[in-house]
Amino acid sequence: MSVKSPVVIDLKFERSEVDAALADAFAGRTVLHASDPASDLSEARYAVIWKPDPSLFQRAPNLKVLFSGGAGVDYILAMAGLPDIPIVRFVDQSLTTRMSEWVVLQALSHLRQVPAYLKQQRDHEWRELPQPEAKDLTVGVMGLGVLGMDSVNKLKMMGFDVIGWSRSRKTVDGVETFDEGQLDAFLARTDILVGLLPLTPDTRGLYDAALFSRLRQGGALGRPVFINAGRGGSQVEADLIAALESGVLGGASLDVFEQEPLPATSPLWDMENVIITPHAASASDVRALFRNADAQILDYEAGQSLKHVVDRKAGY
Ligand code: NDP
Ligand code: OXD
Repeated sequence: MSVKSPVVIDLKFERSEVDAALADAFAGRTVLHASDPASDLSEARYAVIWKPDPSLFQRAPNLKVLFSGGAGVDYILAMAGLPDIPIVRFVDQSLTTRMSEWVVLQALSHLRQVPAYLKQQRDHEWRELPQPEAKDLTVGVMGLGVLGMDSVNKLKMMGFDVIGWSRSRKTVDGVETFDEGQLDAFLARTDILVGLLPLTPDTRGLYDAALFSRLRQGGALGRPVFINAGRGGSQVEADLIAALESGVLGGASLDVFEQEPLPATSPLWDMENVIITPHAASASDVRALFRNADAQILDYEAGQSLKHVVDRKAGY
């Protein structure tokens, strides 16, 4: 029997969770842990990583494929000494489903005035607020990739009018779509903006004052709402705070931030029309991650192509 090439794990997940998940993956393959400083990684051919130690590529100079522990790869592309080998994004049904749950939850929360009702509850105030229906609002989804497409379909199921924007034009049944050059037309139609974009040089700082001011004013909720679960580097937080304070935006749901954890001093924490989650919209399931990497390694060793390989030039 041939010896299977070793895989190195460098994930910022609980070690007990990693060990439990390893019981079901990489059978017959040596698994090395980068967190163990004594581990000799020089023979490792594959790495499964999430925000790895910067020394990884020096310690493991013979890697052939990198498997990202998440769907986003901005943190890998920013690493010094990144070798010129394929990077595989994590694409997984459970990750996708849980992201759509979060997006639909946030859209419905703003539609049904959850932040305002929670405040009224705290104040013991019994007062009915206006109640538009989902179909009265247009949700504009920025990023029509794996996550954006699923969210679009589930938002539609809830009855929202949904439109989408992506770099290249997509065709989605019952959804008006816009390409990169049609951002103004897309924003002018949008009451609830959902960000599901990767962080790239083109998307860094994209959600700024100019963009917020181009969203539709006077829709069924009165003012537009911003929901972001892509990357915090795409939002200019000072502009976001100013837009929420001045009423350019009526509310926001934020899972990602310029700096994570969100500093305790950020005004966002105390804004009553803002819902904050700690980069937890959709965490990777480590069992699924290992199963996926294991299966792709076996296919790769059998001469088949890797799936979900990052386009380094595009940055995602
Ligand atoms: P995909 O690569 O499948 O999709 C990315 C989408 O963004 C594509 O539609 C792409 O356009 C579009 N896009 C990229 N750059 C631009 C641009 N400059 N202008 C317009 N559109 C652009 O990614 P996923 O859907 O799998 O994931 C999206 C992001 O979600 C991840 O990169 C990650 O940052 C974030 N994420 C956050 C999580 C969380 O818990 N908060 C969990 C998982 C992911 P085109 O279709 O033309 O290529
Ligand atoms: C991811 C994330 O990119 O969890 O998967 O942010």
